[in-house]
Amino acid sequence: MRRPLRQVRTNTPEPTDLHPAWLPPEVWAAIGARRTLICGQGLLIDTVQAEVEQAADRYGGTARRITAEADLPPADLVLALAADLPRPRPADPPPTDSKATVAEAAESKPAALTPTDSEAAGVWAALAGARAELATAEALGAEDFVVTRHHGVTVVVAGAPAGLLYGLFEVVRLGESAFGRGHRVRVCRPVMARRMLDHWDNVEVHPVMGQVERGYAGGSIFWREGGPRGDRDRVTAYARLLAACGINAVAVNNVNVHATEARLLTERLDDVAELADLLRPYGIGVHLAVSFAAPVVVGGLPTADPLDPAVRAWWAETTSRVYARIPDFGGYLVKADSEGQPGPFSYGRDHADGANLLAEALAPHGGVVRWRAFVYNHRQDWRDRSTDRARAAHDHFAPLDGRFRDNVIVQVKHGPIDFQTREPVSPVIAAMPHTRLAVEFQVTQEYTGQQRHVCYLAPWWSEVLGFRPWGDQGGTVAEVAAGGGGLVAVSNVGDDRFWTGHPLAQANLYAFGRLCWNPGLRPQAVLDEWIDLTFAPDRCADPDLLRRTLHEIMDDSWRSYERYTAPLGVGFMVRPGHHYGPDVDGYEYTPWGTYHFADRDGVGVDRTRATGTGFTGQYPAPWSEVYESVESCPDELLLFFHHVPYDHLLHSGRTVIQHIYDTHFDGVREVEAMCRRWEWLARLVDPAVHARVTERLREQLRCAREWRDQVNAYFHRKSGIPDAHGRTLH
Ligand code: GCW
Repeated sequence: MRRPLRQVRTNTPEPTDLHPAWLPPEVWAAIGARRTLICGQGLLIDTVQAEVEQAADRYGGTARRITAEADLPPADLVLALAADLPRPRPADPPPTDSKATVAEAAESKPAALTPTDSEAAGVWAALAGARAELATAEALGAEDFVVTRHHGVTVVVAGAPAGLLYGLFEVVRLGESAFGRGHRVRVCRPVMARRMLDHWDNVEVHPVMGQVERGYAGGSIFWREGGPRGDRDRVTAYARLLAACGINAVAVNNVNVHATEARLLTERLDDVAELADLLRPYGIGVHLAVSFAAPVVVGGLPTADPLDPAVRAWWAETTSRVYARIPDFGGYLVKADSEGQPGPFSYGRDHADGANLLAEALAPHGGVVRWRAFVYNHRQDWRDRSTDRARAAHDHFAPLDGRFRDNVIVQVKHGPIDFQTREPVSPVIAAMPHTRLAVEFQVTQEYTGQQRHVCYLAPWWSEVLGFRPWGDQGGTVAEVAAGGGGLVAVSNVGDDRFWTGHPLAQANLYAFGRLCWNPGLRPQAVLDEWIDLTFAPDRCADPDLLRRTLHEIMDDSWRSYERYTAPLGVGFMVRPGHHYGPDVDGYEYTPWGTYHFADRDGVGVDRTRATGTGFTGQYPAPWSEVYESVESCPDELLLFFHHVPYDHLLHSGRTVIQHIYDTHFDGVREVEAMCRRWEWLARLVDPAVHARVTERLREQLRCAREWRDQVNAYFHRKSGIPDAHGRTLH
């Protein structure tokens, strides 16, 4: 039922030099070459229309907006809001068998109809089929959609405009297969209602942290040197990419709120509103990181005490002004009493008092406050073995469970320390059943190679999301998040032309969005989606080689990174400050609470109840027991929970010291293999992408060798134990 292609315009210049990431023009070919009808009203439906029009313009199809009452022209794709689905009038051709299965539908022509009638009747029949399916499906929520196919017409029906936008991007992902035989009826709903990215972007360049704190892809896409960057096209392109992978919220400034950023809430609110205007057409709500001390630093009050009536009034009034300017504003994000940020402790109040103050101001407008649980003492005395940073979030927050207002979301880092390559799941996730929790990940690769190393993080996130804090009988981390505040991650995007510095790091951003939508997706399957969209393997000379090689390089890259960096869950060992590259003792005698305690006999942190810091007691059974015992503790977390001698035998059958040597040699070999494999792709991927990745791989290899040699030399010197295989340890 496709119209013959008009000439395909392939040489239209892109509006900017920006890499199109997972939305290159080709992914629109299947839609763009067809006749699409769009039914519904609203800003996001206008976006759907504009997207389809652009595709049709390029690939020779059509995009027509119709109303429920209009005549129904022939179509290959209908994108409709359920309430606006056209209904047949007496004079219209009768719908044919609405129960026709999707498999039958593909190329079938209703036999009783003349060819001229058949197309219009086919659309009616398809709509009738979609309607019948909707009648049996559960009601569609605001972001849900159904994809069906009847009588050669693919129909996407959504309950609300956002759902139709996501439905459109689902058809983009499906490509030709959305119009093929044997297409199943699919009801798609996001598992997480809240799917958010936090930008650690500064408005003013910070003297140490720069324009983007922990940013490895250039400057900010939002801000430049003290003001808005003003690059509207880039922000729109970003919003599009986010919507296409399912993200629906962003925080536009760093959680470390400095003087200029504090004013985004008040006199610089227009700058935020401008971003909200650009993000809104793609269903993305804007949040603002605010300073808890805002009543003092921008409001001129003598105090920010959460129980002070003048402070409450200030927040209420300020928040009303925000909503008057940005009616769909999402809410506030707060890092309080953490790493020098102000908070309620200054006034003898606790985090519930602090969060509830802002929640009260936001509640009348439907906003939420996201209050981070990343609270610990960063001025610890390293001599004091009783203080354990891993315990801090639970110690501070678990006792407050039940005290937070409904519109507070406590945002918890997925591990108890700080986005390391390997950590256990944070015990806070299991400790606050009466609080809405969001789980926080780090897409920006602060501790995982800073976008100079290939490190596909979806397998790591997937492990965390599937973890069952209460054992096999209980729910997963994903279920806790889904029932609460959803998922949130620190963005890895900057003003780099590849968005993420390392072009392969785009996969992490894409995968985070997709795992928010459905945490059950397999990381390899997500990678396949990303490869299909980004590299269009079918159009290259050797699709199998391209796909296979990207999988070989990326699937296990997180584990490779783990192998050549800090061993067995002990964490850190990075250069202080910028956190790149090895420095085994870099944090050992600092106030930051991140120690490994290596001596001549052994290594690791004793966090047991029996002899250590008692951290294992923050977990419910069975994990409190599993982690407590050196016998049952999983190898990969052994040094996180226990201090063991170097000749301690792991479940793997190797000693700890031999494991350290072996994995470090293995890890580097794996990076060498990555480099070789990447060379095979020289003629199969965009030369600019190839060159950039080649350059990064070179650095990854250099750095991996440095990690290997420093870690192996360090432990060899401490332990005096030689490598069983006699390799050079320096
Ligand atoms: O991992 C640490 C980073 C800080 C960051 C902090 C946080 C924004 O090193 O740069 O500050 O986490 O999560 O707040």
